[in-house]
Amino acid sequence: MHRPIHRTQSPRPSARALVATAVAVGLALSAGCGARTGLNLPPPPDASTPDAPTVVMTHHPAVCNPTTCTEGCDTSSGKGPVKRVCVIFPADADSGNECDGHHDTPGFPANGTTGNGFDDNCNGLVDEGCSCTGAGTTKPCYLVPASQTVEAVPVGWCAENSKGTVDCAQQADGSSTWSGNCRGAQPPLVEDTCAPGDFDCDGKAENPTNKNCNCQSATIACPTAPLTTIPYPPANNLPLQVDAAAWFSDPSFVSSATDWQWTLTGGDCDNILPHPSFGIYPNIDGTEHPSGTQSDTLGTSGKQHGVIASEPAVTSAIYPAFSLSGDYLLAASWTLDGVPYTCSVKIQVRAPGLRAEGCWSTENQGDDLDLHMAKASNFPKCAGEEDWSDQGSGPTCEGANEDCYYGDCLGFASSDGGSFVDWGYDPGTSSECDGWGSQAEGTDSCNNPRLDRDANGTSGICDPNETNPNGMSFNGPFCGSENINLDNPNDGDVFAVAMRFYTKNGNTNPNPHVNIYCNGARVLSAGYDPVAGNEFPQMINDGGDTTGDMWKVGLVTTQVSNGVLTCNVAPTPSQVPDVVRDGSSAYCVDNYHRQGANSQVRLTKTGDEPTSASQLCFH
Ligand SMILES: [Ca+2]
Ligand SMILES: [Ca+2]
Ligand SMILES: [Ca+2]
Ligand SMILES: [Ca+2]
Repeated sequence: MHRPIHRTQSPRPSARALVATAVAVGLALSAGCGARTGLNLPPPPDASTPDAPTVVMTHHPAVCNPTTCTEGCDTSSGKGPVKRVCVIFPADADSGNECDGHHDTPGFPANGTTGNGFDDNCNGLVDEGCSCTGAGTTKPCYLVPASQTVEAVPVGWCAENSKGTVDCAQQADGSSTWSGNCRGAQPPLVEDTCAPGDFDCDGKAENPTNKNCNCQSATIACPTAPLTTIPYPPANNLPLQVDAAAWFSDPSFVSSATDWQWTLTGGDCDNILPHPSFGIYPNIDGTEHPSGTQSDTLGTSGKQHGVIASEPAVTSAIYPAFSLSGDYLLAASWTLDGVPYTCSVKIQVRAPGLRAEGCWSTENQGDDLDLHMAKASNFPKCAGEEDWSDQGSGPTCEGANEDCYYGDCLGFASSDGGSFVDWGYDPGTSSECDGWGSQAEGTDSCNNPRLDRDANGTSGICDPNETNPNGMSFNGPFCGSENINLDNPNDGDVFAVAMRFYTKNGNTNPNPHVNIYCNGARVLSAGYDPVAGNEFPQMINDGGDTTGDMWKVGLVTTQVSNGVLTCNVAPTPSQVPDVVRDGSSAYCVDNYHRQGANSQVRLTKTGDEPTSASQLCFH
């Protein structure tokens, strides 16, 4: 299918406003006897620790100073029953492998060979160096050591806020180990405050050791539970308000607070695309350009992308808007009576069903890659085979449109002139695909499945200078991910996911990344990752629907039990890796010239339904 590309080279993005602000994702608190002090993150591991493996108790002994607190000391305070034990080596003596047998704490889950899901040396990485199988697969992780748990689950604030997902990454030597990046998770705070909540996650609420909570009342009580919202909200009626006034014990103090700053940090594709896919607004109306400036130096890695909005554009309340599912971190900071405060909260953006998301490194150069999702179970064969790009379709084949991609699956239902894919699922209402950040405008219903945009293809060449995810400049739309959604998969359905290199316009090879979400949870994060440093897979040859390099990402099986959807995701490896495209056996990029034309058309070599993810690969 020929699609004209009107521009050969998109302009490079102008210098972004980079705001190199180290945001202390800490917690404000009220200090002893009415004074207030800020509190910062736990300190980094102590580099002066002796050579021998050392178990460090990071908690301080209880402190009580009756001379500064006339109401006397609370003898019931002190640390709670859950101890934080970090196994810390000096930087030059740590193997970088929590599974080396020297990072276990007796009595708690051991790392074994694949890790325990905890950050046992408290360096901000979970199970770094431990082995895993299936590059891109994820598992739950916590930014606490195994010791800081009860029956292998963190307590208090950490039960939800320290939880994230970590991805399996192929290393240069061909082995696969956990990347360590526990996306969506925050570490516990060093101390509680005199406000409700167990923020240091020791099993006891409101028990700081550096002050006496009997002597004072809290000025600020940071939120303890994550927030949940939806992607593609109505642009003129943003549904999520985050109001810091709710964290003030006396709301009349809010008007005295100054220096308001809000920082929102995003997901994998936000680190790859020119600009974040979310925005911060000062009020409920999200129809104009969002507030703030982009920062590319956020997170524990210093490499995550996000947005920072400050006073006077925003003050004590904001309305964040999201176009993609996933976990986001929001931090607010302000000054009150000369004292700095920071509160942070996780925002879970959740859409129902199965969603595949594709983005790539050269979208800003006009390169057209296309995300594909084919129904790989219980689909009638066309021309005797199961095909990508519906090659078997035609007037004699009633089973056409097996593959949802730009050619047949754009956005809205066929009754609105959009998608012609009929996999047997009921369409949804327009609110499920038409909203802030979506390109499906003015539809009556949303097809299942549906592709939201064909970046640098039928949606037009995107404009890397457009910073509003909901915007369209004179030069083109926002450079966003391609997303295929299916809100209501059935139990036992199987889907194949791939990305094809359609048209090359830039001067470097694209590195693609694909995420798969199941009810909003990230179950696969595969491919290019500038934060972890993975450069594969790499696409070399562009071409039409049968000649461009095609990354066979993997196979998803959906399970529905008692109305609850879970997904089993299997990434597709290669048997004989192409060092240039695949990099290693972790990935499979099939090529027309090397593996033959069928490698770009058939789902499997035989033309039958795939029964394993590896059957999607032809080499
Ligand atoms: Ca670690
Ligand atoms: Ca571990
Ligand atoms: Ca506590
Ligand atoms: Ca495209």
